[in-house]
Amino acid sequence: MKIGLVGYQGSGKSTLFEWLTGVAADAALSHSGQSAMAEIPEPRIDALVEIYHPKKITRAAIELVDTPGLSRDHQGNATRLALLREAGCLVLVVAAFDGSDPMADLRSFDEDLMLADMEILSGRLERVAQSLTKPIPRPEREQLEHEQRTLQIVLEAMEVGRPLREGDMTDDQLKVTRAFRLLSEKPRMVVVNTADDEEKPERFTETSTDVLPVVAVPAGLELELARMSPEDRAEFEAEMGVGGSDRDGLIHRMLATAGQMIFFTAGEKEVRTWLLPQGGTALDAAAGIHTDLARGFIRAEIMTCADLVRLGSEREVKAQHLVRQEPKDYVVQDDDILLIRFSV
Ligand SMILES: Nc1nc2c(ncn2[C@@H]2O[C@H](COP(=O)(O)OP(=O)(O)OP(=O)(O)O)[C@@H](O)[C@H]2O)c(=O)[nH]1
Ligand SMILES: [Mg+2]
Repeated sequence: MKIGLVGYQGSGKSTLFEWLTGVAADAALSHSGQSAMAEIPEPRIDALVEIYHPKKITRAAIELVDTPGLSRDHQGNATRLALLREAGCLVLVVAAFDGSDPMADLRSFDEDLMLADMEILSGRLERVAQSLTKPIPRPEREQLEHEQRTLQIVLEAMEVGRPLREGDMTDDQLKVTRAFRLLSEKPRMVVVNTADDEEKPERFTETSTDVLPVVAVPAGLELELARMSPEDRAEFEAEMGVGGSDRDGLIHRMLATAGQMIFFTAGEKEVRTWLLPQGGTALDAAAGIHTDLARGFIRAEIMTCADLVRLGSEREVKAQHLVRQEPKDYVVQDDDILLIRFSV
């Protein structure tokens, strides 16, 4: 799952990237977008490790993509944003230090997303019009005409600054626009990068847009703290009364914004967390582990972490009849530990 860090020049994307992944930004990679993984922190893994003493522990991770800073005059931004077509969500990093105006940047960003989408859609529209000037079989022509009409409607809405939402479009129209993986349709959240000495970070999370999740973090300071030895860090934090931003919470917010969740598998060989789209089924989970498990799926045996930790052993969970047998279409829930039964 790719998650894109975007924002205007110098907003702190690379600082945030390093804080979250531990990988320093490499200037040579900035044009192509630099990627690194951030493991999803999961305290329940520790409890499972106590029970199974597994040979191996594997944590699911998200891939963060650090992108080149956008220009405030919109020039060249469509190209920079194109790096994020594949991303499952966008994390907009806005600066709130050195006299910057985070709210203005938020508004301007909406415009940049739309301009980038419009460039793609109008390019396609031109090619469709071109194709329609040639003699082509009727079904193909009808399909292209449908695409042309849809693109015109979507573009007109964007031109007046009101992008169409899913609810405004017919299924046929959605099918056309989905193919372009429009940036303005991706789920989004905001990270406000506050000054080190910001006294009221709540003012950003309380008053900003009520439609997007917003997290406020002094990324520069947090990165500096993360680079210190534990002793120096403790001393510095005590002296200055700073630090302790919720890194784990931020990663979980990103995961949720991207529409993902985790589930567990556990045994003596390995305790592991896996990513799954929210609302995913037992069959989806099986397919994520291995295609063979999905192909030969018989059933999923499921217990919750809470039951296992409370009772202390798998045997006891079974004795209490708390292991459920679930079919392919069972919707996986947070806290589920899955064992997939399958035939080869
Ligand atoms: N005061 C303050 N400065 C910061 C903070 N975060 C980053 N900076 C500074 O802002 C500058 C830009 O930070 P980067 O993380 O490189 O920003 P960026 O968004 O990756 O920049 P581009 O890739 O050039 O768009 C650096 O000089 C940082 O030291 C912060 O939280 N507070
Ligand atoms: Mg950068």
